[in-house]
This record gives sequence, C-alpha cells and structure tokens, in this order.
Amino acid sequence: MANYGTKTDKKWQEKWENDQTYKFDSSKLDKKLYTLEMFSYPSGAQLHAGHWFNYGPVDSWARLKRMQGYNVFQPMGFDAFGLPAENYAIKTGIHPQDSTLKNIETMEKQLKAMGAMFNWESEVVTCLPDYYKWTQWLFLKLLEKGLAYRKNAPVNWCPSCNTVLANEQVLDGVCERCETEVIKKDLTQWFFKITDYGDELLEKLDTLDWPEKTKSMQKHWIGRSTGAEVTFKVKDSDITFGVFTTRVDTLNGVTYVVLAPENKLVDNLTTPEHKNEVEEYKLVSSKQTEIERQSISKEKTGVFTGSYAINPINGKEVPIWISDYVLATYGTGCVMAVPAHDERDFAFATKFNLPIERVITDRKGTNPELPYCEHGVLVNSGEFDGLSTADAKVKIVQSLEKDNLGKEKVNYRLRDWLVSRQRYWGAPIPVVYCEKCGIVPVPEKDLPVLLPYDVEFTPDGKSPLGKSEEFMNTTCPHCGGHARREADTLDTFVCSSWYYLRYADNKNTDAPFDPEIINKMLPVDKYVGGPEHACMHLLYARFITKALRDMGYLKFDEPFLSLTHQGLILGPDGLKMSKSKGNTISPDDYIKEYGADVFRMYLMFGFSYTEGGAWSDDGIKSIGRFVDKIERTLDSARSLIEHNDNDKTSIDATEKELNYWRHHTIKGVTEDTDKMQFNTAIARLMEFVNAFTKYLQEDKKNSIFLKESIIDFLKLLSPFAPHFTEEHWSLLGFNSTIFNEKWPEFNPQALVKDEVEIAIQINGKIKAKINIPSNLNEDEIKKVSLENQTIKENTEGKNVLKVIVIKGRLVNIVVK
Ligand code: ANZ
Ligand code: ZN
Repeated sequence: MANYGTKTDKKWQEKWENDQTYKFDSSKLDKKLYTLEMFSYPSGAQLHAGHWFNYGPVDSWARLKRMQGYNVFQPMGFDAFGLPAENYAIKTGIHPQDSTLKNIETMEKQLKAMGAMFNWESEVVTCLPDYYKWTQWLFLKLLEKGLAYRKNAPVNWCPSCNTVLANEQVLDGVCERCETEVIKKDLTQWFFKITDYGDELLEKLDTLDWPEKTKSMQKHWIGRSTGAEVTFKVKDSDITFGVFTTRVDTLNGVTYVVLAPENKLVDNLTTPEHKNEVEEYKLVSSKQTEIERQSISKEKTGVFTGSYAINPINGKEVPIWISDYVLATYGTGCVMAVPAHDERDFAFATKFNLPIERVITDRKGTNPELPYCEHGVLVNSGEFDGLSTADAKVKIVQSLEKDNLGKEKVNYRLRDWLVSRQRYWGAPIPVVYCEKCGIVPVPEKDLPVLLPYDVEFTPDGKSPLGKSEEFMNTTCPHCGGHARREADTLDTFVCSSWYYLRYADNKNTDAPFDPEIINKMLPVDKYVGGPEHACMHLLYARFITKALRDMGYLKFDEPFLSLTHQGLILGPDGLKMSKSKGNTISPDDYIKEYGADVFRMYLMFGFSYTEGGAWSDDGIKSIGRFVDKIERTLDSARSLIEHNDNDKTSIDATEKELNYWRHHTIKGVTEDTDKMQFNTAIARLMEFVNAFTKYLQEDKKNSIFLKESIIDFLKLLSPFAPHFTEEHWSLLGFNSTIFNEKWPEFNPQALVKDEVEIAIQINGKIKAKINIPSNLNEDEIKKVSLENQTIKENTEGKNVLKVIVIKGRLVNIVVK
C-alpha cells in the first residue's frame, strides 16, 4: 500500500504540530525570512484550487529556504470583513459574523490539510475586536496627522452594492465586485490622503523586485504628469481660473477654453441667454460614466456659456465652453483648447466651427497635417517663434511667472482614497459628531468601537449602523454632551493595508505592534498573491507603511521587497472556474483520493507558476503514477541498503553516472525552486528517479554510495512532497524531521561527465599520465599538472620557465 495519502498526511501534520517543528525562532532574526501569501477571504465556505495554487507552491519554496538555513516566518490569517460575507448574509439570512466565523473554522482545517509550515500562533482575523481595535487606531493616527479627512465630493456609487467605492474599485466604469455600472453622487465621505505620497509611491517602485507589469500599472495609476498651470482672466469680470496643460508651448494656439460641466464656476460664467442650454447639458452629462465621457471616438458635445476668457500670453479673447470631455476631478477641471495640436480639441472645434490655429510645425518646417500632436518648432507665436517645444515650455512659463499668471505644475491621476462605506460588515469609523464640538475622535482608551451584532443590515443606501439607536447615541468624549456616532464603516482594504505588521506581534494588547519587533521582522521578504490587487491592496499597503514610517513607528519604506503573482487555475474547459459554469475543481475530493502531496505536486508540475492554466485530471493521475514510481524505487533501494550486501565498495562508471545525476539534480532543483520554477524543478527530480531505476538494475551495486544518493534525493523531494518524504526519511532510519536537515550543495566536478588522459612532460620527457575532466581550460590544466605529486617531486628546487599545454593530449613543463 502506498505510503502517502490522507493517513500519512495526518500522521505527519500531527507530529509537526506536537513537535512545533515550524515554530518561528524569534531569537534568530539575522536569518529571518518573512514569507507572506495574501490571506484568504472567508466568503465561500471552502478553499478552492486558487488558494492551493497560491499557498502550496510558496510553502515548497519556503521549505527550500528553511533547509538553506533561513528562519522562515510564514503566517496565515483571514481578511474577514467585507461585502461578500454581507451579501451572503442578505441572501441566506445568516448573520455575517456567524457565517464568517464558521467559514474560518472550515478553512483553517482545510489549510492545515495542506501541510504547509504556517505559523498559526501568529494568526490574525480582521473582523475580531482584538484586530479591528487597531484598524480603528490606525484611522485615528491618520486623522491626527491630517492624513484622514472628511469632505463633500462627487464620489463613485455602486447602485447594486449600495455603497460608495474608491476610485481603485471602479474598473472600466463598473464596480469591481458586482460589475454594475458606477454612478456619481455628491456625498460627504472620509478620505485618506494617499496623494501626499504620490511622488514617493512612484519613485520607490524602482527599488522593488516586483513584476514589471505590476509596477507599470501602479505607475500609470499614480499618473504623474508634469506641465504648467496657466491662469485665464474672465473678460469684464473678477473671475479667474487655472488650466492644467502639459503643452504650455501651444498657448498661442488656444482658440477656446472648456470647463467640466460640474465645475463650480460654470453658474457664474453662464450668461442669462445661455442658462437653459447650460442647465440641460449639465443634467445629461451627470448621467454618463467617466469612460464614456473620455472616449476618443465619442461624438463631441458641449455648449457655450456666453463668457470669454483672456489668453495671458497674447491678450486674445476666447470663448468659454463646457463639455463632458473635460473631467471635473483632474487638474483644475478646466482645459485650454488647442485644436491644431490636440485630437479631442480638434474634433470639438471642427464640430462647433471654432478656429483652428497652427502654432507648431515639424523641424523641417513642412507644416504637417492638423491635428499635429508631436513636438516640434513654434510658429505664429510672436517672440517664441523658432523655439523648440522643450525650450518654449520653459520660456513661456518664465514669461507668465512675471505676471503671476502661470507656474510649473505636477499633476497626478491618483486621487485620495475614499475609505468610508455605507455597509454593515466592517470596522466602525471611530469618530462621533457632537453638536457643540463637531467631529470628535474616539479616544484611544475607548477603542474598540464595537460593531453591534443586532443590526438590520439589508442595504437600502443608508448606513445600517445608523438604524441602531443604541449604537448611534453616545456622549461626546470632549464635552460630555450628547453625540452621534459615525454610521459608516471602513473599507476592508483598510483592514488589509496593515495586517502584515500585526502578524509579527499579533498578541500585543497595548499597541497594534511593538515597533522594536516589527522593525526587525519586516519588511516582508517575499510576497505572493494575485495580480488583481496591483492598484488596490498593493498600493494602499505601501501608502500605510510610509505614513506609519513618517509617524515614527516604522523604520522601513516599503512593506514588500519582492513580489510574485501566481497564475490562475482554470476549469478543465479552459474557462475561469465558476459555480454557474459547473467547471469548479474541489480540492477536497482530490485530497481524499491522492493526499496533499500529489495535489500540491500536480499544481507545481502541471503549470508554470506565474501563468497557471487549465486543470487536467490526466495531469494529476500522471503525478500520482510518478509518486508510485518513486515509492517503488525507494523501497527497492532501501531493501538493498538494509541487507547491506555491499557487493561493491568502489566508485566506478555506474556510480559516477548516478553521481552525475545527483549533482545535476541538486543544481537544477535548487536554482529552479529558488526562482519558483517548480515545474522544471520536478522534471529534474523525474530524471533523477530514472537514474536510480537504471542503477538498481546493475549487477553490482555500492549500497553505501546508494544510500548517500537516496538521502540527497529525499532532501530534494521534501519541499514538494513533505509528508511522503518524512515517511520515507523515517523508513530509512532517521528519527528527526528531514526539515531540520541541511539542503545539499552540488559539486561542480561531479557534473563533468567526460575525462581525458593527458601526458605530462618535463623538458620533453614523459613523467606522468593523469585523467582530467575534458572541459578544463588551459589555466586549470596547468594548475592540475603542476599540483600532480610526481611532477611536484620532479620540479622541486627548480625554476619553471614555461608550461606548454596541448589541449587534450599533453603538457610540457620547461624547467631549469
Ligand atoms: C493644452 C494642450 C495642448 C493639451 C495640446 C494637450 C495637447 P495628462 O498627460 O493626462 O496629464 N486636460 C487637462 N485637464 C483635463 C481635464 N480635467 N479633463 C480632460 N482633459 C484635461 O493630460 C494633460 C492634458 O489633458 C492637458 O494638456 C489638457 O490638454 C488636458 F496640444 O492642454 B492639454
Ligand atoms: Zn462635544
């Protein structure tokens, strides 16, 4: 019967737990390796293949590191607040707290069945008061530093989730969770000032060992753009407004200006005869999504306000329009339009018959077709004619600066992070509203503000907590008078923005963490999780780390030094797994049949780790057969070793052959696993098994040598099949865990397969013949020859004048 499967799994899991094999040794921090996998969301009741693909292979990687001498910290926990649990509760009527805690229990069991080296003693569960107390503390600290604030603004609203969303949660105009089209609402909400860190978030990306694509997504999301802000005065009025432009060199080509319909100035700028048209246009555009508004192909629309602005560089009067292609939330919400050199302005001017005036030509002065959007040389720009685009940008800003009508300006696409939610299942925001004192933070000693259990949480667009009078009514910590609590809860991304810090000091009751511990345990050395978090969690966590650093709690700049995204495991049909398509793979069924090792090994062998792919039952079956073959090979090798016939003590060609494969495998498995190229690492192990099979068929075998090779093989296999290997390690007679063994190192000499015989001459007379690896270079051959014992004796006391090497044949040493 096979020595693997659930029974063996269980036996070793219990032993590891009892022996505390993987307990993190906090006394050896110089070799600490903080390995982090994105924690699970306990919404579905079960772990799916995706969890296994995230956690299993990374555990194998961490096991390699452990055996290489690293002190591995690999914690696990649950991102337990959030919409899915709440939506599930609405559907079933089961309270989110009950379903979440129950799901966590199931998932813990499943995670344990994986046999990973998780440091469960460091577990965090974000929906428990001992955790969210500190999420609330984080909020208060940000508030104290002016990094959290409340403002009225047009915000993203998901009509289906009945809550506001952060910009990052709106993907192509739809809600990240439910894919409903997001609309804009004017609401007063809480924000975190992530924009204060725009520059650093951008610049430090270069220091990170992260996938290039993720870095460029963050770069684009932050969207730093350098240009100028130019002030336009309104004709016959005191009103002025700024425009943000990246092409101030085209200032002489402005033929109109455009404001976003929502811009606060619009009402003041609209003359009575244009009022009706403007009002109507404002209403229509408020119903459109940003994506629709910004689309290049969309037919341009807009209306004239009746007012004119004065171009600060040449005094020309230009009409002021409003159009939905200008976004209210970017730059100043006002654009100077240069139809000759901008596509959208060109389309707009063409449609509304506005003038188009060239101010840029190419270097040859050929006046290319309009719109000409490239850089070039200025024309029709008075004193600036003949300047290059780059020079003109500098000169024009200098000239505007004199009159205080323009300055250099950097703009970001990044917006402040909207963190309040009109939902129940989240951490309450720890502030109260007092009629006398206004917004008052809840004092730290009164944390946590507990989330009440008995609340009607069916969403209707209002915050559920607001319906609980018991929760809402409180006293002002400042004046003692009557106050109302904040009814919104925090975005779950706030919970996950700092969890990696809490892991390292999760039992601390006086503080979220002890800086002294955290500064030794962090940053995280290796972080692995899905790429979908590129511009949400991964950005927020970087921001929070920097904010806490600036408050003096942390001594590092970045939370995650190295990042890998695992690929996606698809259904057997090659489509994304989903219950409705009926193509999901339940890991539990396979574990029952094959055990955790085969399941993990299949995930590692069957897919490229960063790419993933379609599940295949044949694939897992073939890994099952491979493990059977390993078992047979190990069994016969062991019986040979046990009987210790020792019919051979020499190391001959057959041993050398096996030795070659041994070191070839050590090298390959070490290098590939280190790079998380698990599939090729396992392919190497397969080659090694074949080499054993071949050796075992030899007539005469050296059992001592065989045992050494088997020991190395088991060590190499152990990260991939931890339970199975422990079993065979003990069968080989070892009492302590293989995971305390040292990872083998390869010997380059053993990788040299061919040898040649060369003759060594002294002054033309042959003195010795030796075998050397055929791939040595000239210097190495000289060295080997001079170190030969016979040659040493013959050259002692003499001067070596010259060493002539004839590769593959002989070495002549000339002495005097
Ligand atoms: C004049 C101009 C002339 C422009 C030209 C471009 C080409 P990025 O690179 O994304 O920062 N712009 C400014 N604010 C805007 C808003 N709220 N909504 C829509 N468009 C806006 O783009 C900056 C450019 O986008 C600015 O430079 C402005 O048009 C436009 F030949 O100003 B430009
Ligand atoms: Zn008060």
